[in-house]
Amino acid sequence: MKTAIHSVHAREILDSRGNPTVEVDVRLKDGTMGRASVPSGASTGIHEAVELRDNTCRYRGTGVARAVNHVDVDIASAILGIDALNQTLVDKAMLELDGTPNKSKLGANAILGVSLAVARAGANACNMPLFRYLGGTTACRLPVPMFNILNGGVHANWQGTDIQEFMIAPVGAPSFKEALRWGAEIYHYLKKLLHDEGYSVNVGDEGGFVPALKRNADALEFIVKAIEGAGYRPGEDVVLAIDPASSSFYEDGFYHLHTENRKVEAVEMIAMYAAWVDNYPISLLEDGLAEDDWDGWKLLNQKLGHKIEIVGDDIFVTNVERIARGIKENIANAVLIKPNQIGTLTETIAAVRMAYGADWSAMVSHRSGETTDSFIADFAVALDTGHLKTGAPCRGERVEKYNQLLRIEELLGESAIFAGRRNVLPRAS
Ligand code: 2PG
Ligand code: MG
Repeated sequence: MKTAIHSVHAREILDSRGNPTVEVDVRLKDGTMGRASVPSGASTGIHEAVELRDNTCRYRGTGVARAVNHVDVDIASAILGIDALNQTLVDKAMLELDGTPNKSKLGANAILGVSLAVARAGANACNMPLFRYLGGTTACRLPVPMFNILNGGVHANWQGTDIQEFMIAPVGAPSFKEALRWGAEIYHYLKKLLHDEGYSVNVGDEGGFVPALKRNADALEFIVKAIEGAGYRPGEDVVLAIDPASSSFYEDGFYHLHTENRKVEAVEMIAMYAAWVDNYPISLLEDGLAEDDWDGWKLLNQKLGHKIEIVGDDIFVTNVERIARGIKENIANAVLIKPNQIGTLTETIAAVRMAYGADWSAMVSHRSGETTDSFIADFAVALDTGHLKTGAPCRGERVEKYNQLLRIEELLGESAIFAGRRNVLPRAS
């Protein structure tokens, strides 16, 4: 069999924050190669699959030599000879070898690196672009890019807002290429506005600016002005989205808004979001409440789920068991999809399908620590997710994903469709 897995080799490389991560090369019998690398979060959910780190003196404990060794020795011997085109079988073999519920034995970073590299090798062996290999011949819809242009929280060392991510979504653009241009123009206009008012224009982990604003809502004001200043219509051409990553400021039953020097309960957070949704063209709220605040989430979805997209990240961690509970309890209407939260491509696809089955949407996401691997760009087209967030239109590891989507759009030519408003709500109107 030409596409049998012939060799598997991992190495320790650096991510965009200068921390070690896993890169894997998979070679098939016919000589085809597939390579993939694994990202890493900072506002990591406690229910995520385990990212195995060495905890030795190397790299101040963050080395991944053990995960690399698990790929080279244990995983390699378990999957050699399997047909790379049989992704499910490869992933199943790794799940069985690991045997733990959270991939703590081999490490989700080891397993995911192999899983994605096998998919790439399969695509290369078939001489197909990755998005088509994964999504089939009808995969032709480009996602709306959700540009994170203002960073706060842990991605900005708590030097900016409590809210971790303020995003813009150019839903009115006629194509992905134009959406990218609009996003970049607005980003640069925002830079000018912030600079003119004396704020820092240094950037955070995902490429957004980190001004030390006094109120979280000031960020929304600035962004609306930037959209207008760049010549676009807020709410028509471009809508807003936020990811407070609120688990990172939730403690003892309270949400601690450091910027505003107050701590509030879930109901007050919901009231704050509802006011923002009334006053600004926000169409998506991710992780508005903390990862185990199921009651709060339910209330949040009751209040705002008919108007905007309510996306679960830390609460669902791309895990079908947690997503199933969320669907049953009706606590959201969308799932954030991060392959490294769960650890295999097969399980990531299962999470997307479960969301679709419940008439929810799915938004594909990068991590704050990234590499230049653009797998998620192809994945978003393949699974037709309609939107994807992968940072600001700035910093190599972020723009590589956006640039890959440009290439895909070009390759699709006349069959390319830009998702536009279809996935990014407001839903009610
Ligand atoms: C998030 C992500 C990505 P991190 O909270 O959605 O933006 O952050 O990778 O740090 O978990
Ligand atoms: Mg998030």
